[in-house]
Amino acid sequence: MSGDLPSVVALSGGVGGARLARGLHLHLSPGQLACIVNTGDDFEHLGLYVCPDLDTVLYTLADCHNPGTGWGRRDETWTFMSVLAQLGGPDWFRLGDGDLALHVERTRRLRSGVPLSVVTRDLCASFGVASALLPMTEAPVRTLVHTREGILEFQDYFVRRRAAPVVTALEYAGATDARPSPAVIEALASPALEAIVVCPSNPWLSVDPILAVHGLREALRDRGVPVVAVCPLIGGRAVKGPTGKIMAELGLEATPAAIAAHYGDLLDGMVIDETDRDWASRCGLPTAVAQTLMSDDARRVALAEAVLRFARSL
Ligand code: FO1
Repeated sequence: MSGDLPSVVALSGGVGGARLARGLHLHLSPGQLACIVNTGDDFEHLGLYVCPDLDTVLYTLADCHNPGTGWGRRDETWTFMSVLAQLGGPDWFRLGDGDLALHVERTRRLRSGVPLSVVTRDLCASFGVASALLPMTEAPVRTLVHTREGILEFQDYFVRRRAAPVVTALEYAGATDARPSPAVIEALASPALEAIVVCPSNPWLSVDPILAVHGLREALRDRGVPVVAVCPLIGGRAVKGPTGKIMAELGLEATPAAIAAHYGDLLDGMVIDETDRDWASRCGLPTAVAQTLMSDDARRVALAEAVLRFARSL
C-alpha cells in the first residue's frame, strides 16, 4: 500500500494502547505514525466481522471513542441492541447503532474480497485519520484463552465471562501460518523509521498475538531502530483490564521487571511510571521514568514525546 513513510511504528491492542497511539498521533505529523494493531480479538458475531482493537484505535485516534469504556463510540444510540434483546438475540456484546454501521460496512467489503488492510485504510480516510492503522496480518489469528474451565474464545473470556476464569495459558491460533500484512512490511521498511513503540496494552492478550505472527517479532527486533515499550502496570496494577490478574494466574509478579522479562530481547528500553521509579535499575535493560497514566490528551502527548526522546537516546 503506497503511502507516507512513517517515522514511528507503534504496536497496539485495545484501550490502553490506543491512548498512547493517540498521543503519538497528536504529536507526530500526518503520515508519520503507523500502528500495527492486534487482530487476535477479532470474531464473527451476528454474521458480522468485528475487529475490536482496530476499531478502538480508530475511534480513539479520531477522538470519537467513548471515554468511559474506551471502546465503541461517544454519543452512541442503542436501538439495535434493545430490539435485538427483545427478539431474544445475543446482547452480551454491546454494539451501538453507529458502531454497528462500521461492522456492517466492513463485513460487506470483506465479503466482496477487499483485504482487511484496504478496508481499514478506507475507514481511516472516512474518519479523517491520517495515521496508518495496519492489521498485524490478513490471515485469521484467534487468541484462545486456556482456563481452568476449558479453552475460551477471546471475547467469550473477556466480555461474556468478564475475564473471571483463571488463565492457565494463551494460544494464538493460526499465528504460525500467518504472515505480516504487506502494509506492515512496507511500514517497517520505511527509511524514515526512527523508533518502534510497544504501547501499554496487555502483553499477553494484545501484544503477544502481534509478536506471534510468523517473522514479525524478528522483523521488529532486527529492524535496527530502538524498540521501546511503555510498561502497562502502575504500582503493580494495570490501569484498566486484567493484566495484573493474568500475571498472578500465570505465576508472575506484577512488576516492571516481569514485563521487561516477558518481552525479553525484543526491547532496547522500557518506560516505567514515576511511582515505580525504584524499579528503574532492576529491569535488566535501559529504562526511563515518566507519567504513564494518560488521563487526557495533554498527558498522552507528553508521554509520546517522552517515549520518543528516550528512544532517540538509546
Ligand atoms: N467490551 C466489553 O467489556 N463489553 C462489550 O459489550 C464490548 C463491546 C464492544 C463492541 C465493539 C468493540 O470494538 C469493542 C467492544 N468491547 C466490549 C471491547 C472489546 O471486547 C475489547 O476492546 C477487546 O477486544 C480487548 O481490548
